[in-house]
Amino acid sequence: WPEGAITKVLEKSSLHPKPAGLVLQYGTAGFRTNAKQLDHIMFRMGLLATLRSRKTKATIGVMVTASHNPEEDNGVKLIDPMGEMLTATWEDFATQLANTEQKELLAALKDIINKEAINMKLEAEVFVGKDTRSSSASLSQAVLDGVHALGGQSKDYGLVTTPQLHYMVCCQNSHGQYGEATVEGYCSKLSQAFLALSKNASNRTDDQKHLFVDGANGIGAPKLREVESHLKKQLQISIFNDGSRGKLNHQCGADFVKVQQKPPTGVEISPGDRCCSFDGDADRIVYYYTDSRGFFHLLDGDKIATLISTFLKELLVQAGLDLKIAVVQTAYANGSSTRYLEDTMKVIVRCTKTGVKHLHHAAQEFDIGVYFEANGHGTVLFSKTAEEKVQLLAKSTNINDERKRAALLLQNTVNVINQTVGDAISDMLLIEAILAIKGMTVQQWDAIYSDLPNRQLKVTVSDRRVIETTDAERRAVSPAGLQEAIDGLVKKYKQARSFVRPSGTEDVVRVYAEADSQESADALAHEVSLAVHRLAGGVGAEPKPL
Ligand code: G16
Repeated sequence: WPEGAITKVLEKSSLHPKPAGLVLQYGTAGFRTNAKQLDHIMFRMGLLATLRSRKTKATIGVMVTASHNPEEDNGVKLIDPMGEMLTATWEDFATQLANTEQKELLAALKDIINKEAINMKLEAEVFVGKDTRSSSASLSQAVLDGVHALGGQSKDYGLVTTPQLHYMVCCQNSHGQYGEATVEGYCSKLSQAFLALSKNASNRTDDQKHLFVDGANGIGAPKLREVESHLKKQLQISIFNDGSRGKLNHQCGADFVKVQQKPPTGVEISPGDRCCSFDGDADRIVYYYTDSRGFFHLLDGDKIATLISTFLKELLVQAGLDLKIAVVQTAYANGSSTRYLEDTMKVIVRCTKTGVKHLHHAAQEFDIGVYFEANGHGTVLFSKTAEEKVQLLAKSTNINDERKRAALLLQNTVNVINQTVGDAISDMLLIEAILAIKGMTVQQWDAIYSDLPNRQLKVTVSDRRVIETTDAERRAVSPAGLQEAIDGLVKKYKQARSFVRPSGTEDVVRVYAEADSQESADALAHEVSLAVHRLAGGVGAEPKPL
């Protein structure tokens, strides 16, 4: 152990005591609950990140955020060396450390050190970032206390989006190969690639360049302003819900828009205006517009994945590159999107459990893996071979103009994408570039396929862990009788599908249903909610019909 570390851990941990008996689970994206319960978790995740840094001999990231959750919640996301989410085996260590009672903390640390054979004499470095929640300042200080107690070095990036911190970690550990580990470096890499892509667009009016962005009253708004200053007016952005007035994620943001299927409050838009919403830490994005009859049209993660994979597939053909492309989705993907991707686009489609960590790993198995959750969380991964082939072709001098143009477009596409994790700003720049290059309106993009009507609901139960699932969360194996009940209900409707799963970020069970009409999707979602309430220990009154 570094000199004095044991005393320091004991001393500092007493300043961040664990409430006796409190048990928290590592969820879909780390720990997440009411901010008042998280001080000891943050200190301990500072300790854990320092151990992880010694183990991997690399910089590790800790982001203090509860993303789409309400303002009073907070949470922590841990970032591994290449900018990906913390590896699954260490999630167990995180849970152990989080739930160890105060007097056994040292023993729990020693246990991890022994199991992982960690050399405590090695240097350690942890990058820390936070979102705009009022609780984030003191909670990120608790993380830093944990890092310093174990003798680690830290760099506090302060207010950044989650994907920006993922990017910094990757830049640092790739020794600058991925980019410069600064916010300025991030802005200039992405905007240069966007500007290079935009040169391939035909002349557009100011109206066509105009995009309305709902910042969810979170960190995305100020960070988008920084990027915008590099865009040389190629994109004209009006930012709403920028945090100057409204409450974080309240009646706004990507999660609200996706689940409620309506525009956020605080955005003044006219029919046909192209709009998008970020979530609280800007790792998700969804697009939408209203038509002349006032109907709302949502372009969610599935539509984004379709647009991006169509663009990439066309470029691969034009460039004459033989690279295998796949799209990774979750059970929430609209049935129409899966059918379109498989039957019309003829791309490989994979389905994983919810959580970007699962999608990310599945996408790594292909030359080009496009992964998106329907909620707008996603990115594109290029294998090393794919990137090398693109680079080589972009440099070559003895190819025709069409191949050259396609190769350069692919090269700039790689550069505009944040491959470490879903990134609302980077995704937005890519989508805007694609629409401009293809001369496509948001309505034309929407018309690629029609979504099946769908509905998402939440049911509160006394312990959501009683619901266990299999087959990428598409079937429930417990409690007994629940899946049979769902199967029976689904049979009543046309083109219907439904599943339930415990949320890993909120204390609820999520219900998803789709069918051939909105009335049927709503009725099915309601009936499945009732089954969950009855069979899985529902709390309070039974769910009412919509
Ligand atoms: C996190 C995860 C996403 C997941 C979402 C909801 O998003 O990163 O992969 O889809 O939670 O998860 P659940 O349904 O388990 O609550 P975010 O944007 O909130 O960090």
